[in-house]
Amino acid sequence: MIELRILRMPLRATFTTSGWYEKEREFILIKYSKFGITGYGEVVASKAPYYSAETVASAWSVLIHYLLPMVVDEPEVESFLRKAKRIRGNRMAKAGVELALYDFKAKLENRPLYDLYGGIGGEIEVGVSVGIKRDYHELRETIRGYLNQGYQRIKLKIRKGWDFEILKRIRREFRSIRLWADANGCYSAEDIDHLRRVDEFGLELLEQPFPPDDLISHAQLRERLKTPICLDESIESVDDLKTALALGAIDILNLKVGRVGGISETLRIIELSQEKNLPVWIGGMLESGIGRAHNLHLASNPIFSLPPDLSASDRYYEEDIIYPPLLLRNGRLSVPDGPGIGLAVREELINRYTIHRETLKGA
Ligand code: OSB
Ligand code: MG
Repeated sequence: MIELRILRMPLRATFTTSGWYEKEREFILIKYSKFGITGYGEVVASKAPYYSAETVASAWSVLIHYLLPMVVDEPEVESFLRKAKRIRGNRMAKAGVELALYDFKAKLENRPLYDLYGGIGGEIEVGVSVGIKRDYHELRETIRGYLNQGYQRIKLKIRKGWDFEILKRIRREFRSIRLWADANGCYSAEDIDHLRRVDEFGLELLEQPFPPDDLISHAQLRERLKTPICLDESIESVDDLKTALALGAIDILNLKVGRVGGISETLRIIELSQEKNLPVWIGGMLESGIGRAHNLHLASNPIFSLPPDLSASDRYYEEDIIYPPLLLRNGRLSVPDGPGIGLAVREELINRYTIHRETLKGA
């Protein structure tokens, strides 16, 4: 049986980027149950098409009509991948199914998910992504709080008018922190000259300065900048990554399972990145504990050389839908060792946050 739900969870603080803001996280949860075992997957598409073309509504439709009928009687990753090949795009929807199937498989085989994701478990140093704030003071206090909690690096969301001056002041205030910046595609080719100033701030990377399709501007900026260029939205597949590498548009990759359509594509991207000596790290989508648990298992793959956007439960939510919540200790999160995601799921909370629900029964 498959249960599909839309959950709406309030965020502890509004998250603002150059292109949108979120006060609450709306997402799809997939529960795959058979033989008394339940696998959980999260579809990271948002309510509105600001980060990606996919939305909760589009993913819901594709799941109900196309993807879930492929798996309802056959909980097999390989056969799902074969059948799902003919579906174009809709990567976040596909990824959610694959995640649920992997959790199911890992639980059936009594293994932790990291075993299937090329990870090794243990503890992982993590970073935190900090949204745009009302003013500098609020940003500084937010960062101070995260540093006191032990986060290993700070990723600042920037946009026009909340960029050079802010970066300069933050760098002056926190001289030695590991600092990154993410523009979510707000600049354009005319800004290339102006963006050369970015080298002043000692950033370890500048993420997605230009819109997703504009690889050419990324390549041009990369020739003029010492700060490494990291791509997020531009890379939806291993082929996109090949193109970006061929154009010289990328130094570092932010890898998100949902954005690239699932675990198998993720593993292909990891392989290519290793071959090309491209540094990769795991990004986030403000996931619930279920999505973040999957990311955490994956992030324990030793090839990742930079701290992920994987923060503790209390960075995002007052109450998380997993138990125990993910806690930060010495700047690290620990990867659970139990079967599958390795965490209990709080069904009563899931029920409380559910705004829509549908069940598919197999033969
Ligand atoms: O661009 O990396 C991004 C959140 C939602 C959508 C896009 C992005 C983000 C983040 C937050 O930066 C990462 C996280 O902590 O989940
Ligand atoms: Mg990003």
